[in-house]
Amino acid sequence: AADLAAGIAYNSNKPAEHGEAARTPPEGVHVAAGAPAATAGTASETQSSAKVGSGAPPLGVNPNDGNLDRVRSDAGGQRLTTNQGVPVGDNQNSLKAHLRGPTLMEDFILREKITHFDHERIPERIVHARGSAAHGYFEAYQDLGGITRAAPFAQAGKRTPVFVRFSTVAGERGSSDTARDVRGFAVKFYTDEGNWDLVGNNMPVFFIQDAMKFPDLVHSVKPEPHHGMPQAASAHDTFWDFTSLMPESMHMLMWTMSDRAIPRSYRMMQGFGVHTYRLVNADGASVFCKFHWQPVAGTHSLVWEESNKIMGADPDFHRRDLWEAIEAGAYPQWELGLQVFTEEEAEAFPFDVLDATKLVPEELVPVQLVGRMTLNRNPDNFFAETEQVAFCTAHVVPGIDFSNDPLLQGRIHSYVDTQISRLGGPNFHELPINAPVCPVHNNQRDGMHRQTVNRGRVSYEPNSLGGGCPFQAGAAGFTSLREQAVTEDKVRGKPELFADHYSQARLFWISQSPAEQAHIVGGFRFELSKVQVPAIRERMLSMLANVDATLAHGVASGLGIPVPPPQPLATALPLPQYAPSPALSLLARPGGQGVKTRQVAILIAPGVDGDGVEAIRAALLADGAVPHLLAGTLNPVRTAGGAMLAVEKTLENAPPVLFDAVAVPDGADAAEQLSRDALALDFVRQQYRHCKPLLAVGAGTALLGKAGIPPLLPDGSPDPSLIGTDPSDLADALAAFKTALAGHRAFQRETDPPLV
Ligand code: HDD
Repeated sequence: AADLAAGIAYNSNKPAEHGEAARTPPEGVHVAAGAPAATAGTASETQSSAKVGSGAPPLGVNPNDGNLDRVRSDAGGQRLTTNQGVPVGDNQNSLKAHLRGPTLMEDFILREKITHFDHERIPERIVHARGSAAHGYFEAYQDLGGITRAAPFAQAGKRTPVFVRFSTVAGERGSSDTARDVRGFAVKFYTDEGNWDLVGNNMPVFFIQDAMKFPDLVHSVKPEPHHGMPQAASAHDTFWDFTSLMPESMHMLMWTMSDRAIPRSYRMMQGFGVHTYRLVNADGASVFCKFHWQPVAGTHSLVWEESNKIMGADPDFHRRDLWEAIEAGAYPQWELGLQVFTEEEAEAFPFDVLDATKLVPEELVPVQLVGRMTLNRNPDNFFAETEQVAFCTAHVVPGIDFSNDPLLQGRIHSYVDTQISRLGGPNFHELPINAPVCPVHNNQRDGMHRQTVNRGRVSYEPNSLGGGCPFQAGAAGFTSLREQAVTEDKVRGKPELFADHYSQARLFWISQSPAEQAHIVGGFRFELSKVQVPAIRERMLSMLANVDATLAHGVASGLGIPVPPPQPLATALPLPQYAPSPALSLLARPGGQGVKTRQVAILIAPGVDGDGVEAIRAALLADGAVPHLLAGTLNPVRTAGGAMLAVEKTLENAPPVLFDAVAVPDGADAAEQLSRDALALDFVRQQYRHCKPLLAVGAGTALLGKAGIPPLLPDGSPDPSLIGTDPSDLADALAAFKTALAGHRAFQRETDPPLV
């Protein structure tokens, strides 16, 4: 204390902690935060902003818009305070009885900071814990008033703000993006008439038919309860034990063992509402409807070995991809498609539309495109938005209604219920990301964390003291569809058609390309080879035997056991024979974006042909691909011409699985050095094995030779994605390379086991 009083320095090796600097810390050097996307005065980013544009015809009419602007906080230029707004002088040292003495109970600043910290996590979601989200808007192509009065479809060109969260299902919040799994695809529409949550997946069917089985399904796929393993994986005994005893899961298992379960990007997968919903128009007339999201970038997937390796190389692979695309202005887009059919049409289908393990083939009911969704803004804060967003299937708006699908019926309860413990009470709708952008008035009051300051003495209805307000909206409000009463016994049971567990699993199988079929066999083989109990493997094979003999034999031969007799069918009904549905293959949707956002590695080393590097880079950038210069270290690389190239990533920190393609420029010295680097050899080998395009120029082709890459496809024909060229033909070669890159993968290369 005496030293302090005398102004003598202590901790003199830390300038911020002695003398004047400690008593009056320098004001923070700050970078002013950018203005929020919307400036005050224009309602908010959801109405109009530099990114969204102002839209004509007008955007949705949302009088209270601006819910996020209200709570945005930027610390740029601000002094540090406690949560009570008290300025904090010293954020380094707790208050002590003397320099080497005990910390004082009185230190309310320390205690407030630590107490807040101790409570700053909330429970993760029971399922779909790991996710990434973005803001955007939905724009209607046409007025759908004839079939639905739902606000987003009221007018051609109408825009409705959305927040969309993509997720994996099984893994914990900190798990990896590229696990084999279903992906969640949840869209919150902030409509003029309240929030509508379309909480779907990237697959159109589900494992089970009744919400009663959901806890069992989830318990089986989550890490096994005794030892907490495995993380984010279905390849373990409990999952296959359960599903092999639940033949209704067969169709969904075909989807999860297919490439749909390892998407290349959230931007490149379809979304589905899964259930049959109802659309209701202003006259109260209703049709059934299935919702589809179709990615403008097309549907593309990883290969299994690659996704496994990405889990180590970049567990945030999909999160980063979504974030970077939006930051780069390559806004992800999906078209919304509807399959609309009447109750009478549904009666004639060979499956029950209330059964979530069945899809409606597009050949039976075509998908009608009714609008487009654009994601154009990353969240400001992961916790406040992505973590706290609460999607609930119960959140519907006038014009949308439920069907009696027993899986959906259970979900209507589950989501609201789970938010109450996850978000700490019944006021989660007030969290800014969940708050509707239209007015909210009712007599619900109080509860934990209530923010609204409701005014007046009336919190009941009917009332006269409040002039009868808020008043019932009557026919203008949400009215449940009047369904005709059916007189039957109250039962626990299922309609007979639900018991057809295999016809659509077979439909999926016969609709896949040979490469996709091979991947499905590989998926089952991998997962079942991880199962320890032989009886479970056999039981699963007995289900596969009901789907297709080639599939069952393919899987069985990899497990070293014979195909057992097929499991007895659960129904004696005659089963439908479906013709293949080409729309079920990933190849049906290549997308129209060419090479846009594709990540390309250009391998360089000293002596590389600098002009060639520039030509490759320029050609890729011109079409929106993202080239990256990779070398052994971050040391700038001197080209053959003496120029210096800055290195962006290294062979060590950016392994090949993170890139869609690789180019090896000309340059004898560079090729020689790369050929001596096992990481570079491995790089091109993996690119080859994962069926990606490779471009090698001049001396660069030596690297491919040294890596043992076969010049021709296994059937002896030329490999259109393996492009070796003389430097003089670089322009033509680049064109071929971009065509191959737009085509994504050359699966013709695949052999089982792989050659390279
Ligand atoms: Fe679910 C989360 C999708 C069946 C109960 N589900 C959740 C999310 C998605 C889905 C995308 C994450 C939302 C987000 O990003 O926050 N769930 C589906 C689909 C299903 C499905 C497409 C079948 C068609 N779910 C389902 C059933 C139940 C639940 C049958 C319970 C009876 N789901 C939940 C949940 C979660 C959830 C426990 C966990 C966190 C949350 O809700 O908010 O309530």
